[in-house]
Amino acid sequence: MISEKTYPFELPALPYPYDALEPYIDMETMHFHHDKHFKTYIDNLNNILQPYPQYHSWTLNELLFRLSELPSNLQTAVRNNAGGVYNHDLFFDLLAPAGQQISPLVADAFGGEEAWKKEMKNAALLQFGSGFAWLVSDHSKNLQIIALPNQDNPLSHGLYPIFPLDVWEHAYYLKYQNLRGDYIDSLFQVINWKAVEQRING
Ligand code: MN3
Repeated sequence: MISEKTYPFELPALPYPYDALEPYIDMETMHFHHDKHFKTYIDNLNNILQPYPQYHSWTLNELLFRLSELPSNLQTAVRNNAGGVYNHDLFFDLLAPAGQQISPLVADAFGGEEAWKKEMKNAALLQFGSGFAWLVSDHSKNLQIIALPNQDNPLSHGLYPIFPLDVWEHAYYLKYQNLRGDYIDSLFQVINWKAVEQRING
């Protein structure tokens, strides 16, 4: 995971073919989302940190967890771009070809698969503008669903990120246009539940 890496950050390869999530998430969207949007966050973060060698030994995790310790003129740029790097690395890593069964850890925590989907979809639909719905765990390892704007990361809010649901328009507009709800339903089909469960247990 890129979260343990330090400056200069490099774009990780997509861990499956670009058409692997078809027909739910189309190949063209995956190319734009991974090769352009994700790469822009990587490039921006490197450019922002380049003049600050004192932060070149900080991992991406540290940059987000210790955001409030950074100089105030750096905090917004790091929040947006370190968040963009972390969130996209995790997002792409936790998708997989359709067909995996939901983790029982998640289903049980929310009263079943449909109840989990309903709460997650609701958070994603109610996120006004750009942002993510997040499955997170708190200090007591309880699973929760929250929504955060833009590229804000749960680490900066004292929560551990488990699964990010990207509801920026760039994640779905080519195929779904304004139909965010249809995109969310499709995304539920391509979650890598084995990898999500490893994060919960890890
Ligand atoms: Mn995105």
